Amino acid sequence: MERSARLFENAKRRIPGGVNSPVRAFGPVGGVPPFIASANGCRITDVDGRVYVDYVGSWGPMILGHAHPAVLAALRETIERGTSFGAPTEAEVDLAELICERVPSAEMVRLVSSGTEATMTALRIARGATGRDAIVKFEGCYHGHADSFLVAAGSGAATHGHPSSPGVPASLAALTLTAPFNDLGAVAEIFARSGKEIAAVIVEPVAGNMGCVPPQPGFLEGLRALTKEYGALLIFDEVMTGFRVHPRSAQGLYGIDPDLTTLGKIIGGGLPIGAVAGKRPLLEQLAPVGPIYQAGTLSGNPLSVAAGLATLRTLRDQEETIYGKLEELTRSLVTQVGAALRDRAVPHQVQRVGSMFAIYFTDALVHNFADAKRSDANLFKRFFHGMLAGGIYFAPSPYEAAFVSAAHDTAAITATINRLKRLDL
Ligand code: KE4
Repeated sequence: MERSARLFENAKRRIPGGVNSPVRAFGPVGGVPPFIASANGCRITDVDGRVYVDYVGSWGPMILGHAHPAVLAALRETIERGTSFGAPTEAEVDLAELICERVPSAEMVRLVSSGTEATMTALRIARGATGRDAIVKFEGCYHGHADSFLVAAGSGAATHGHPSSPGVPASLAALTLTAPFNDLGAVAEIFARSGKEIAAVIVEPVAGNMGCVPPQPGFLEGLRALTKEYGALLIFDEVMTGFRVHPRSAQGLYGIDPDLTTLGKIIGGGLPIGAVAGKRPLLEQLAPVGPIYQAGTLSGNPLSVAAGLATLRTLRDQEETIYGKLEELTRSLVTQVGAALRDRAVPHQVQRVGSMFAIYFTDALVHNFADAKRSDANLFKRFFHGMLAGGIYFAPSPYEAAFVSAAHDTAAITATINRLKRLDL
């Protein structure tokens, strides 16, 4: 860890907290974050030469594993022809077509450069299309760092104890109404009180920014019914769940037809990307067709699009094999994790949807953010560092999901379980 420690000290002099995204700083768990030199398949290697089995996967994008041959080949072929033109390209149309083919509710797509841009744009469409200003989000859900979403936010905002951030005008924050995830009654009350002012409900269909919290039966269906009843839009934030929890994303898994869907992570194959997808009448409200403005210098960047196309084409062409392997490996892993913790009488919940999962150190099921916060933080810290010291790399926060990739194998799973069994928890 010597080289990482030195680099971290240097980094902190020039970059706030030494990181370009807060959750990387090891805030809640302490210690020095390994500076990563390279990655391949399901493993990453730090600057001190230590190798780790990786369950962060760059926070979700690396569903095929790191440095996948098809992605690298696509990037090599593209980069020879230049990196950015600021003009339309054929590949962007191919990616939009493929997203519309694979995401059931998508009729049109606008590409942007991050998940935050995608959710910010979806919100602006909802407000512009309905003429209403209020939105509903869920405590512990994270939709990127646009002002309206930094209210009771999950992920790094919760990790660092600022679920509602300074710098967001109170007048704007007041337009963000919040409810506990999975609490349909609370949402119905909000609509009964303020339904005519609500532009949209935005929801992570599987809450991946408070660990991994599946929707209770009827919850998503209820949100669809309520938004229809009151003329509000339903926005599925699938930046994390898109192409992750099912070949047709969460909306395909749960059979819900949202008005707008935001995407990111996997659709860029590890390069900067985001997307707003949805019904044609809504997307065509965006400039230059409609009056709602949104733009981006590097939107649809050739390298991001090439990596995204290579990833989504691989997922499409090898759907059975890849999603079958992800299901089998993740099921095997979480079953063995549960058994190992049960044998040690450690209070725990292991919650999973597809190849995203979370380990909570609590004896009650986690249905919302309040439940997630009951997880024993000290026990998580011991777990995290014990696994890291043994070459197993989990997210440095109890409010993050873990991910299995198609590059994981039984050797990686076995190494993970063997390490867990030796931990002093
Ligand atoms: P980005 O702006 O970070 O690309 O995407 C924001 C975003 C939007 N919606 C959901 C459901 C998300 O999970 C995210 C970003 N996820 C976090 C990890 N949970 C990104 C990691 C980080 O902040 O460094």
